[in-house]
Amino acid sequence: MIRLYGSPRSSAGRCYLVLEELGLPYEVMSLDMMGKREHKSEAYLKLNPNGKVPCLSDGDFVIWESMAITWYLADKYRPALLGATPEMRGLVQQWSYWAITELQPPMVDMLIQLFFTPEDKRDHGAIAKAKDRVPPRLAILDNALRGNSYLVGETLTVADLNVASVVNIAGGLGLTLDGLPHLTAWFEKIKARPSFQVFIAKRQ
Ligand SMILES: N[C@@H](CCC(=O)N[C@@H](CS)C(=O)NCC(=O)O)C(=O)O
Repeated sequence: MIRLYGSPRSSAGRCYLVLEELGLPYEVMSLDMMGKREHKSEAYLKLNPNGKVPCLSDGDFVIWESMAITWYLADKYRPALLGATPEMRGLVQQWSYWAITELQPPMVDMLIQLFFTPEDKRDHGAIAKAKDRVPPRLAILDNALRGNSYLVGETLTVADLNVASVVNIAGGLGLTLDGLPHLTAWFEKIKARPSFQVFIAKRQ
């Protein structure tokens, strides 16, 4: 049985998305991260020594880091989602790493300021700086999707799911995809997938 630790509203979200896309049964392991801080408990640290979510177990096998988890799930249960050639698999990794190291950090900076920092303590300079860093990165995606249905090749790969899980954060921050027609069309297509709809519903 696959067990997943972490809320769909956290970095674990993309793991839910890929599990749903694969149609795999899985058990959500509840962790009280606020009150009891169970993600720092001795038992949980044995699974993920970082004390962070997500963490996934599949039988006796344990893995953490959300992008590694989505790669593992695709590799084990539907390798076609990783791309057909070494070049395609390289690009799937490129977009997945890019999403988590380039696109996500300014959005997380904004998220922390806007949703987890009391209004009187917010660093408006930091918010503005982070906000300025997002549009050029979304433009890179828009450009890559010009004339392409998916990020890598002609069919869905795990790169589309990983990147969409990050693009999805933009809406909640008041960042729009206006003026980015290729990105918008791609995102609408990914959002229409049953897996994405379940992912969104779980995040409510
Ligand atoms: N690079 C990690 C990031 C994990 C991460 O930062 N998780 C946050 C939730 S989104 C967490 O568990 N924070 C709790 C903490 O840092 O104590 C991944 O993508 O899996």
